[in-house]
Amino acid sequence: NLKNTFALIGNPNAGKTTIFNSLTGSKAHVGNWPGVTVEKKEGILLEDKSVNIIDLPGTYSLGAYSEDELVARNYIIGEKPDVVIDVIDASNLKRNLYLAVQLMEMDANLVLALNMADEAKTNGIDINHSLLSDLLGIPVIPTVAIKNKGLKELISNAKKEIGKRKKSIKINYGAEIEQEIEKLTNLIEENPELTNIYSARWLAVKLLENDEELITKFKSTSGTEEILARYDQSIIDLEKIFGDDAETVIIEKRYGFIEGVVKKCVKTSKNIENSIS
Ligand code: GDP
Ligand code: K
Ligand code: MG
Repeated sequence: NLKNTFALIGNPNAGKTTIFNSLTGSKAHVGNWPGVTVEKKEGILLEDKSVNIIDLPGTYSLGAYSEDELVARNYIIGEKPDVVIDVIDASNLKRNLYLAVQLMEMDANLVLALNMADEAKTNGIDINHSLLSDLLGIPVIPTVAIKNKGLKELISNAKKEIGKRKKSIKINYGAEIEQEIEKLTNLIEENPELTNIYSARWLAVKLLENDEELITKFKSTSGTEEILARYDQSIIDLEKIFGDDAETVIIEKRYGFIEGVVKKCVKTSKNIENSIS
């Protein structure tokens, strides 16, 4: 009688609530996340009572800049839902993939709902979703949530992902940053209390991004002194190399990766675009 949990995540207005309501019959339990005023919505999958559905706050990123981001990422890290369904607005693929890439870096058991497939089509955006799936190494299911299209496929694909240990695609941040990631990762991996919770590489990248929450946490945890000293030195060394903070370079590299993926799997027909506007 084991329950599985699917967590819905996505940029604001990508269609998360529409999908949640359709999957659960909108019989949601609404509360708040502990300690914050961010709304927490939970429901049960209509077609299979053994699946819990959690509606995470809408967010563009998984840094430490807002309560929404922190609630979403700490839920994924702390609760490790069986599957994370990232609802993507297909008519805004590049921006929406930024969140997906961060979820991949967290080693989440990810499935993409390529929602607003109708909007994308109307706008002349043709996404080769099976190529996108191959390039990212995760299932990509086109959906039109308002018409209930693709949701059965979405759930059947999500179920196939239960229990999988994801080997996510790693973004190559370039030799200089990769070298610092490796040094930090090696130190983190000596600490099972950290690796039980976090992906070591994700943690290393987040430190180089100057993640305030994690750095504060590390400073109040014993046994992390060596990691923090290494982090301090890495930040100084990288700033010398790039003449910019590591965070900026990492974000640029992430967008560069997305740019490359989108170039390969999206065709835009300008004619349709013009005739609409
Ligand atoms: P959320 O912010 O991610 O929870 O997004 P919502 O579920 O509230 O959806 C945002 C808006 O997009 C609403 O007006 C929905 O009716 C609409 N919407 C949701 N899914 C689709 C879709 O697949 N196609 C189109 N055209 N509109 C959609
Ligand atoms: K909304
Ligand atoms: Mg919503």
